[in-house]
Amino acid sequence: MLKSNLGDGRRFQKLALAVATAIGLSLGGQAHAAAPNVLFVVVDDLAAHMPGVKTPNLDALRAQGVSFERTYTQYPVCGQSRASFLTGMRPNSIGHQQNFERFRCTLPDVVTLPQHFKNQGYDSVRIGKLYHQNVPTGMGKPGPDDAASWSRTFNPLGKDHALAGQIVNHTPGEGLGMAMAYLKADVRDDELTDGVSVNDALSVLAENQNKDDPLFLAVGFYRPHVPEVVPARYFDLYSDKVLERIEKQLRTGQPFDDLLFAAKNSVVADMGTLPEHRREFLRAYYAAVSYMDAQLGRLVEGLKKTGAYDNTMIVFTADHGFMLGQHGLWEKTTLFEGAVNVPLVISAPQFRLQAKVVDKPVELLDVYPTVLELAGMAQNSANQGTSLVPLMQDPHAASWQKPAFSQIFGGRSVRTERYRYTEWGNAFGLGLLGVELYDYSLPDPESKNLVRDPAYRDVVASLHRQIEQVTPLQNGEVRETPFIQRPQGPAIPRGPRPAVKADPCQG
Ligand SMILES: [Ca+2]
Repeated sequence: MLKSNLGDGRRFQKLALAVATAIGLSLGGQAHAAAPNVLFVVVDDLAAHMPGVKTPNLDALRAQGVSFERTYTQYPVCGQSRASFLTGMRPNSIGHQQNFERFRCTLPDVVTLPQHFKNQGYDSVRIGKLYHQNVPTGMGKPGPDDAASWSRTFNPLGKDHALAGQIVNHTPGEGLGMAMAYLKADVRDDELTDGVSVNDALSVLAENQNKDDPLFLAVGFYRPHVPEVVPARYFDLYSDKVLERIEKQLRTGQPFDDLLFAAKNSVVADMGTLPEHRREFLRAYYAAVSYMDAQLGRLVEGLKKTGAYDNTMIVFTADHGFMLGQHGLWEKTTLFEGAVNVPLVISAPQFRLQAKVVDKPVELLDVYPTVLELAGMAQNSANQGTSLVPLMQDPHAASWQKPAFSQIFGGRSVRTERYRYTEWGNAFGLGLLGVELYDYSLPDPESKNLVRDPAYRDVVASLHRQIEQVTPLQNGEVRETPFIQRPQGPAIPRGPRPAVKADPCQG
């Protein structure tokens, strides 16, 4: 597969040399000698706001690049989010006919981010979860992958399945992929799947040293997606005393009982768990993030050993966030900050050692055009995002006025620098089921829904117009996902469910 692209790859390298020289000079004052490699790291279910977390390798990456602190997923569920940022299209543009991961059914000719690089002669490699895969059952399998995106793929699997019988589940009514579940495992880092992924990635990097093709290496880490099967030593990083302080910092927002019914992702506060069980789960989630961070460290260290680091753009992000007790909520599938805010760090050769922090709201959709611009490639006109390079040059660029939009079945939301406005319902002609406005210039901003406050009337009207313009609802457009645990009843109308058919594009 690689050999057939060699000619194109070399041709592209020559072209890229000229373009990268121009880009390098214009962006950072430093020219780069070849088409840059891309190391694209996507983490599953990683909260952006984690007080007290120990992530030395992510911190080091931030110091080497630009960190976008207010990056928002377009849809806080794995498959939908990934389909969106990998195609560069909003969820409502991808369509609803089938699962979002089957975006080829509605957009057969779409060119995904890795496919774009592949088409330019890159060796486009997937290791682990990039498009949707169920966790933990889908680990070690390709899942509903997009074959056109990759030159080759790896489906790593460690001892995760073998250890499944030992997992502790404090929410036994939930499947392991949605449960407060964990295992303090007596294993080495690379006996679990993310560690195996790094071993595979290091092999690919070593091979690439002897090849002409530039590399687009996508590594999808599974942790901290539940169940938190993590080597025991990472649990020991977080003592009870430390966790008590973290819990207090996370316990923000309106209490569960005061929330709009439609805005909840569970019928009971804290998924019905006991405080001591929540404490153990929080420790496990933090441990999983520190374990993932250690794998990131091995990956970047391995890249440096190949000598390719100076010409490799590293992009680190997550598909969506994770509620850690704010509002008494856990997991994803809400439109609060905890679930839609994701980390995004871009360490590009043109912007190394800059340690810049961007506070303006940006969207995961913006990653695709940003990576193209940083690689010196022409833009894909189908992209609905905007390149972040102006913010990498000037984090306070006044020209950046774009808010961030998120949606989920039954809900739409917009985040500006100061506000978040969310509408629930309004699909199926049944009218609004509730609206929310939060002002992030206030302390504990999600503790008070200001939507009925007359002082904010004009703000609400303006944000409503923007939602209508950017994420217009059509009947059933934002499809329900099997992960949503909303209560039955009148709050969220449910359309008829199509029967499962053998052809994934029929139905
Ligand atoms: Ca996910």
